[in-house]
Amino acid sequence: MGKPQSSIPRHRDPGEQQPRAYPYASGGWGSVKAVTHILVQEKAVLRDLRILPHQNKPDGFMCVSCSWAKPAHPHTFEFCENGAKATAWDTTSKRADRAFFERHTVTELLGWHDHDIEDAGRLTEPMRYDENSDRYVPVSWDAAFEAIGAELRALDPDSVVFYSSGRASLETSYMLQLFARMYGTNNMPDSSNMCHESTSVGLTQAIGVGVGTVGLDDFEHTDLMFFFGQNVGTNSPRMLHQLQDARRRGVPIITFNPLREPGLISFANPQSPRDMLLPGDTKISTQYHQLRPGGDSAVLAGMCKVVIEAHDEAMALGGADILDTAFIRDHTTGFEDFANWARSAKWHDIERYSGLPRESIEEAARAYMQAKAVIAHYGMGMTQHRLGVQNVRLLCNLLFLRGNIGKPGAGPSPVRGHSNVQGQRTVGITEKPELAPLDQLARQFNFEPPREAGFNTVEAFEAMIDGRVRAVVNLGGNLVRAVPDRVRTEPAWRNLGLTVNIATKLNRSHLIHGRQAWLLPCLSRIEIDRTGGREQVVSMEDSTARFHGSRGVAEPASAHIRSEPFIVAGLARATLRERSTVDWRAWSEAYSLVRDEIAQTWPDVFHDFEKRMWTPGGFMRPLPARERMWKTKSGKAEFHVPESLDEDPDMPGSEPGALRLMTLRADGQFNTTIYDLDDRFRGVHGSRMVLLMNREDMDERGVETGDRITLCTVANDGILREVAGLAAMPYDVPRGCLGGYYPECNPLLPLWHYAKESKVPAAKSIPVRVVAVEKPGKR
Ligand SMILES: Nc1nc2c(c(=O)[nH]1)N[C@H]1C(S)=C(S)[C@@H](COP(=O)(O)OP(=O)(O)OC[C@H]3O[C@@H](n4cnc5c(=O)[nH]c(N)nc54)[C@H](O)[C@@H]3O)O[C@H]1N2
Ligand SMILES: Nc1nc2c(c(=O)[nH]1)N[C@H]1C(S)=C(S)[C@@H](COP(=O)(O)OP(=O)(O)OC[C@H]3O[C@@H](n4cnc5c(=O)[nH]c(N)nc54)[C@H](O)[C@@H]3O)O[C@H]1N2
Ligand SMILES: [Mo]
Repeated sequence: MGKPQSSIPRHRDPGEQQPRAYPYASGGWGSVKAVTHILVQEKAVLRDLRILPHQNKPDGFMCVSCSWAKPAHPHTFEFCENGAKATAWDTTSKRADRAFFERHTVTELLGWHDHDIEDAGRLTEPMRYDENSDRYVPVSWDAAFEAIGAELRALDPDSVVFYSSGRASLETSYMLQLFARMYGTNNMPDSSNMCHESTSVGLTQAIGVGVGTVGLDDFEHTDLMFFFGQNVGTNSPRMLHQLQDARRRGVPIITFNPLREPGLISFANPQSPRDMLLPGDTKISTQYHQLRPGGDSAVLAGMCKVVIEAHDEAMALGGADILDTAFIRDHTTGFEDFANWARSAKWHDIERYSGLPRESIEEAARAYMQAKAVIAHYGMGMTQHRLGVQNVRLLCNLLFLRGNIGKPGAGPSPVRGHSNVQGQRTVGITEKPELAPLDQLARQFNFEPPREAGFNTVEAFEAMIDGRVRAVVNLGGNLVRAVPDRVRTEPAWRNLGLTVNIATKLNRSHLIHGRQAWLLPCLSRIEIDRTGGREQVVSMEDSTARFHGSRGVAEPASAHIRSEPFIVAGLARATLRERSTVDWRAWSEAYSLVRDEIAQTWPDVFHDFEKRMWTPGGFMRPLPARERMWKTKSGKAEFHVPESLDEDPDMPGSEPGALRLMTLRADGQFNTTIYDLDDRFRGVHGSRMVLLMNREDMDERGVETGDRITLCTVANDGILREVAGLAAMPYDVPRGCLGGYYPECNPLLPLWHYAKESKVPAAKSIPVRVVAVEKPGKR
């Protein structure tokens, strides 16, 4: 089974896995080597060497990898190893064309490794699933649109889900939300439902905007940075430029992460000859605290306690303020309740739930009290927990105590994932009707939008499992791999009546298909878009709320693929027919018309869109919290009193022998896209079926390096969730805590194990038990 010509070794025996510490700093020569490797693997060398200099340039294309800010004065090569990999992956010369689908049945392809499925190359023409031959077969665009439109018209709109994965442009996203609402549903989950939704909920409650307030300019003014649960070297490497500059100014960086991440320890800039030649790498983290997974609320509460009590003491002794009392008085509400809670919090509980000694928390708090302007960066280590929203609220509490928001060099900095995930939300992709300007859309397009809440990602799968959802239309993504609880979600997906996938490459979610299934291949943003006979451009929003234009530079992978706006317009036209007041064809032939409509819907954000989208460094969306204006319920920044510091009150995770599993990303992947089987920073090579374990936890269970572990979820809900064949590897993680890879470990995550309020799956704290240990050497 499988594809013999695979360019990387497949299914290499995980028993061969030997831990080897990564000897280099993040970036550096290893990074150059990894880029060269992927260019060769994708047979894309010459083309890509011409393409890469346009990446993240004011007049070039915006990288399809992470969403980190694009500077106004970019480096000559404003991309990182992973951005280069993402570009090579899209501009590959490999093709999953009609000959490919003639050679392979869907059942056969299902036996392939995820890497090999996507590595088949770019999709080249529209396809429909043919039951008789068990193959995807070519179909014309018009026939595809007509057939899908007819199916959708026959369905109840509330039984259809429109998922967006976070990469599509503002123009496409705006068109998709309008199409879905005109069709009659708010069922618009997106990838942020599994990602930073805890941020969108928590920051909105605390400061009145659902996004971070920090921009690149703030890095020049900060004098302390925190990193909570974000792995910058792997997941937003371009940010290392700013971190390195800040470190050179002597700015301390304090990291809280259960795992000692080599990418958070030191950095060598592969684009700086000086750094490459000098051995002394820049140190990234000046303090590194290995809390236990889910311990962030306790750490943040502990730091707040130290600061508040230090202020109390200073007041008693007639000393100077430690709290920013003017900020607290003029700008916040709820301080007294929180301060009293913090004063009464017990160190015993804080230590127990954080897994850190009091001294470590005090050390971090002391640095915080000495700093005038503080940025708090954070990622999935904070948001993907039962108390993910509370984590975000307590981070804000800590910042409020010393007025660290709405001034240069300070503020919360959620580091977003997908390159336009923040922007999709800005232009109306949301299942929450209160977040979309429904009245404005109703006036602008003369229709009655649905007012009921739609499904987020978890709810969409709950509804799929019990049969309420019959069809999905996916704008990118690979949901079958990305969501929890594979034993329940895969069969539900397979039971669907209709699956429509707008995608660049084949993945497993296309192979586990509905009764009717369609593959609609689209252009990548890197490619020149000549829809309507002229060159079209698109736009996106980065992680710091700046909007940028993006212009493709590479020739399209095939003459028969279409742009995302063209495909969404085609589906909308064929589905809505005369019900729609929109000239979808005209929109898909001139995206500036779509931008005009976006500007009309949100004039304060998008006025003069056409002109401003080429501003170097992007143009900024108004962020009232940055100006110390609070669009919250109370009109103030809101302190929050935590309900509990125990991350998993409802999971029997504390039962004897239970361990907490964090599911992580390797540097050889972008989410479910597996570029290669290596995680060089963590010293893992040739396999992703690896379990990072604390040495003492291994000894206690008689586990040796390379033993194959079977894990089972501790959930007491009668469902067996198991993953077998994980090669044990000793790693610097706290006792009781495990690291495994996403998506391989997703079968262990129950669908109902999610953050309260945001429903982000709690992927960083899955209670599991070791149920079998196999010794490969001793068979
Ligand atoms: N190369 C690459 N880049 C990417 C992606 C990719 O897959 N590959 N994915 C993109 C997407 S969609 C996203 S959302 C971002 C994700 O980027 P990140 O937010 O960095 O997400 P993860 O890699 O899942 O995990 C982050 C870190 O959280 C730590 N951690 C785990 N549990 C806890 C905890 O309880 N507390 C704390 N403090 N830390 C914890 C882990 O050890 C890990 O270092 O990256 C984006 N960029
Ligand atoms: N256990 C666990 N589960 C997780 C996470 C975790 O940390 N642990 N992280 C969660 C997070 S943060 C996220 S964001 C989700 C990600 O979940 P998804 O958004 O569903 O997954 P991706 O892997 O980003 O989607 C990859 C696919 O998108 C398609 N694609 C790529 N580029 C384009 C394009 O330009 N246009 C279109 N139309 N399609 C394109 C390709 O077909 C590719 O196969 O996973 C979540 N799941
Ligand atoms: Mo994400």
